[in-house]
Amino acid sequence: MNKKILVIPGDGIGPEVTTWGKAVLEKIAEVYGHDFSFQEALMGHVAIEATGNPLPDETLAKAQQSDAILFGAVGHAKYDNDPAAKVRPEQGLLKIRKELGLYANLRPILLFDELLDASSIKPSILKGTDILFFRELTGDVYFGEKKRSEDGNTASDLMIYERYEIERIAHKAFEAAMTRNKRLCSVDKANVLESSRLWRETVQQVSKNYPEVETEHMFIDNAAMQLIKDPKRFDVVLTANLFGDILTDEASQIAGSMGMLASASVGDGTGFFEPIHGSAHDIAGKDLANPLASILSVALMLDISFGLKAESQLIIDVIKKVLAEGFRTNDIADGSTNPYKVLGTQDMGKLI
Ligand code: GGG
Repeated sequence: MNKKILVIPGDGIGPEVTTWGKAVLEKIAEVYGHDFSFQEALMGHVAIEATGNPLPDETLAKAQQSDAILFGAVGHAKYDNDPAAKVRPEQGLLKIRKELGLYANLRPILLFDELLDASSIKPSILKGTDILFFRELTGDVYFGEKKRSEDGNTASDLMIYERYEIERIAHKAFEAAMTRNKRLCSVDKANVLESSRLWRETVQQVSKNYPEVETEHMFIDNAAMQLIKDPKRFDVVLTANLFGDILTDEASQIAGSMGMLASASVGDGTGFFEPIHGSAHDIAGKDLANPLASILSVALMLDISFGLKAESQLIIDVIKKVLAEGFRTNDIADGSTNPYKVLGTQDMGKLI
């Protein structure tokens, strides 16, 4: 199989982890006889430094011509501490999602049994958890109008959804539910927010096309609590952009670490694959980052964009084997009393 893959390492730990995602793609190509060619492009803080633009035209053009994109992370503390900054690294990520029509962000909470002790939640509560989140990705407060009053003392972000935006991601989530356990939970705040009432009404309508799927609706505050209390009650979770962003960071603790969660953004065009974690500048360049989320993102790419299921499963099996042998990066090693063999980014990447 011939495929053109664009690698966008981005900021902070992005380049360290995508190095290993790309290396795994090269190894898969070698083992299975595929022809994967790679290009690189800038996005985020590094792109602002080089061009003044968090998403240069050249990056977007390369993205549109690729078969799949492997992305690292964007962000820099400098902007977090400067709320007045007009140009920010995250604008690059939001813009590329919009431009490529990537409206559905799939975030599987893949729990390796070997990591049951890496979570602060009891193993008996966690064991058997397998959740697939569908986070809407091109609407909500992220894209609604942002305003600041002239005196600077009032600010607003418009939480806005169009019916068609909810319909198209709801169909994707229900289709996934049909291939899994036929259970779907839609998360909103319909007791308070008008956009959530439209969300709920639309999901109820779409659900009529999937009568076999047991559909429930839950408020975001309750969902945040149930996720810790009884994660196994969830199978497919469908939610809006902001709620999905927050809930999946919370859910990463079920899997042991933010460094374990991969994501796939899909929609109208080229698929976009990235760890859910951000740029983590505090550990950048220290060989501490966990490359497994990037490597698992590659497994998603092979499965979802290229239909290479065996290759994708091989990556998951290899990660399972390495974890079973006791190898860990710092974020999934349990403090100083553990019996694990703790590896840096490079050694974990090479081992996989
Ligand atoms: N790899 C994910 C990443 O870079 N996240 C940083 C970020 O700004 N995320 C915003 C979002 O996911 O909406």
